[in-house]
Amino acid sequence: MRHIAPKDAAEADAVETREWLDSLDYVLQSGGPAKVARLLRDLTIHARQNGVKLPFTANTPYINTIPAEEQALMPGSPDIERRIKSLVRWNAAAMVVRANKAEEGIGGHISTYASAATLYEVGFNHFFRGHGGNGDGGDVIFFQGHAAPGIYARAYLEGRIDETHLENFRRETKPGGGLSSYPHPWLMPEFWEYPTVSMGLGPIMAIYQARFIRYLEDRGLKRQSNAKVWAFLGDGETDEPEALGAITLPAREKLDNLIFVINCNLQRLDGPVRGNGQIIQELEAAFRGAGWNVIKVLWGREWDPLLAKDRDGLLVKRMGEIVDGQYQKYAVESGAYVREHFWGVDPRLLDMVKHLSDDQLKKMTLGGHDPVKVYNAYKEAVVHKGSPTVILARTIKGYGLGEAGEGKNITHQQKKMNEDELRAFRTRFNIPVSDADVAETPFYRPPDESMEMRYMRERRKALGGFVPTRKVRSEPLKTVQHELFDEFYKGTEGRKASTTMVFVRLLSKLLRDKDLGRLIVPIVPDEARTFGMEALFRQVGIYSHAGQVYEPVDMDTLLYYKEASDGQILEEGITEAGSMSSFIAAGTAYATHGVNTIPFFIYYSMFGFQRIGDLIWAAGDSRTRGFMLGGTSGRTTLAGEGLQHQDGQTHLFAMAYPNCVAYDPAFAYEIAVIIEDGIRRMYVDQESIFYYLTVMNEQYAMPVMPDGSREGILKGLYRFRATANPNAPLRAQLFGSGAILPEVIRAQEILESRYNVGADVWSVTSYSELYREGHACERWNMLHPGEAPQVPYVTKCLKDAPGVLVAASDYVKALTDSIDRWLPRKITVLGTDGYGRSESRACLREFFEVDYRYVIVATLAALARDGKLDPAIVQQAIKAHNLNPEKVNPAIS
Ligand SMILES: Cc1ncc(C[n+]2csc(CCOP(=O)(O)OP(=O)(O)O)c2C)c(N)n1
Ligand SMILES: [Mg+2]
Repeated sequence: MRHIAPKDAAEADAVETREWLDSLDYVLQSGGPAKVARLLRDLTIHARQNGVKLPFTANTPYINTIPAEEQALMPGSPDIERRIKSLVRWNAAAMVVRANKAEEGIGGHISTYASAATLYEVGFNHFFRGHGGNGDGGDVIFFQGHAAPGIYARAYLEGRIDETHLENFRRETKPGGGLSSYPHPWLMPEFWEYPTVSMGLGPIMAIYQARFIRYLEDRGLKRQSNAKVWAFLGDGETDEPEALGAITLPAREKLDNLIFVINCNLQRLDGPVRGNGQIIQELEAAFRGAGWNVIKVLWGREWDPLLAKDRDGLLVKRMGEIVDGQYQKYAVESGAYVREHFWGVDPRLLDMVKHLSDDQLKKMTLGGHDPVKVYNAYKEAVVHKGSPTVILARTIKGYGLGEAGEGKNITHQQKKMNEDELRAFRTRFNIPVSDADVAETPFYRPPDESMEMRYMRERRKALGGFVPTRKVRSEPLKTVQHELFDEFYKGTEGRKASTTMVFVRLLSKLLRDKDLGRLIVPIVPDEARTFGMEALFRQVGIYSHAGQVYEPVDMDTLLYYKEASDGQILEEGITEAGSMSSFIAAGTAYATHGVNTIPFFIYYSMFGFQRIGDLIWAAGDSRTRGFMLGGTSGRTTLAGEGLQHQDGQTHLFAMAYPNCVAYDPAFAYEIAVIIEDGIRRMYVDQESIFYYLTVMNEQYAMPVMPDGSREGILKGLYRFRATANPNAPLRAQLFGSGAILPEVIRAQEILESRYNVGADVWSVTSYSELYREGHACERWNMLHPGEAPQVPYVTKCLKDAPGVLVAASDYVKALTDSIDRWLPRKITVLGTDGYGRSESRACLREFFEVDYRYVIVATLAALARDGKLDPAIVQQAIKAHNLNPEKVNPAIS
């Protein structure tokens, strides 16, 4: 073999590469891109067959997906748009700076919006559709929470909010009104549609929103439209499991109505997102692997001529080998530094930029700051068919803030600017604020008839009105048919049923109702059979856009697994987070889509508030309506499943969700009363509340509804059964809820027959409702001294009720403790604090000390404590009922 010197080898390599590339160019010119793609595929196969191991990559090179030569010209006036953007930037920064001057530490974010301004402004001027447009329905936009100042600043320029509002940013209780820190429909119900600031929730809610729109269209509840769901998120945010955890769904469902825009400024709060790697490439691989259309917008137009000259791919290679931590460094460094360190590694690269000054090098923009690049990405995204699109836009955090924090690690928390920094910012963006005034950071809105203002208004008019705008677009329901619920008031005449079975029967009736039926949206994360809901598969079908393209194995059975494009059930698979996102989409459709859909989301109660509490909080904030049903609930009622399944705490959690109305019903009629009233309150009276009901799988006979109990059921407490022996020498009031109520009723009988204690039994359907009402009275009394005090409902109920008080529930004791201050006497509380066990129901109730025997002993012990009974009788009862006084405390074992 001929000896080749190393230098010649390198040269030979280069020549060889050149020849291959020239051949490829030839094929490209003569045969087009499709032919090149085929050739490359054949080459790959051939290489593999001959033992060449090709590394797997889901990535494309580190350049823009849309090549410069395929770019469309941007319509409109780039100059005016730039002006508008500068004004928004200024007002957004002014708002944050002023708020922090007025009140130290009030916070706010400058840098997120500063990096995302172009991403939003291109959307506002060209893409985001308002609801008043061409009848298509508007876009649904999830704004990145930390970018809120920019969205407010634009609304101010649009004349939708005034200076007082801006001045009171983050001080919303001030006279004249303020602006909430982040997107919160609860606080600004005519502005924000969806909350996003708990990171990761925006993306998953957006995915399920896009799917829900398809569902509404397929079921004929909404007209087909081209409306899009946009989700704006940060690159750091993508580390949240919810952000990427559901991305296969929209690809599988071909949701081309969904667009993610990820602002890749390569930074999060503390530092770089991937200092030693490349977040953009990582995300590209994840999204491409999941089946998304990925559009990278990395480089601004100044890079186009350089890339055009990059015949040998040296520049592309260089772009792709820099890690994000280093890119961040270039962003804060001088042009000379960039020349030396980025370009300086190869004389050929240096040569490419020798005509550019250091200053020009420094000013080369990134894709996410270039309106033309962003416009083209959006343009492609909105017409793309067959899959969702993600736009990965590269930007600089704190763009334009200069010394005040562009690209620095501390940038995220930047909220103050000194006078020099403000002056520089003002000058850079050409804001007409004088040197004398600049330190005051005044807001600036040009005159109404200025070009900028006219342009803004015209663009928004053409696109269907201002966004974001939240508006209730549905008419309230007229009434709820009382007859639907009648059968449940009558009891089961001794037949045993569980509250879950009752609920499923009620749901099935609602689904058949001619008025309500089509509005019901059953949502279930792979537990329909657990809850005995499989009959609904056949009755209303499982929603699938594709219908059912296979023959189900159980086709010959009555209750086969029926998927249909007009199916009504959202069978989400094993994702409580996804199901909750569907719940939010369905429960806010009365506003977003003008449809009164009524979601019923039934799931394993343990995996609700405990697992996806933050999404439930977002549901409350979003003014979601609907019913959450915590199935198989109760620490001791769900037998066998053990510690991770047995829920004895979610009612305590639910209590802290301000507009969540929670009930732990025991009987069929209680469920019927609660759901009927819930539909009325939410869909007739349009209250912004949602419901949480726990339902159980223990079966017992359902009694007839006692007369006059409706109000008490709803308020949280009513006397279910008075003692047959009101004149007994010993008296007690027993509270029971959920599946523990039958234990309490059994205790009542034994207390009367064996111990001569006349006990009344009360059903506590909702401790949280009693707690809220009690506090409301107390608060009113505190603020109205000298007036007749309000008496809490629970106090009124028990005013004349004699004897000791004992409560038992399948939930933690804190629930009962929460109302004890309004009771006439001290209450003995039985509850299920502690970790569950895989045991039978009877053993569990013994272990947690909540069965009828404990209710008896607790009652007797309370009587003994009050001196009404000899303690020896309590001791005898402990023995007679086989209780072990030395057993471990379940709360800590
Ligand atoms: C669930 C959650 N955890 C933490 C935070 C606090 N937080 C707010 S912004 C932020 C960094 C955001 O970085 P990134 O997503 O990259 O957005 P950027 O501001 O860079 O656009 C953090 C940690 C939060 N808002 N939500
Ligand atoms: Mg970031």
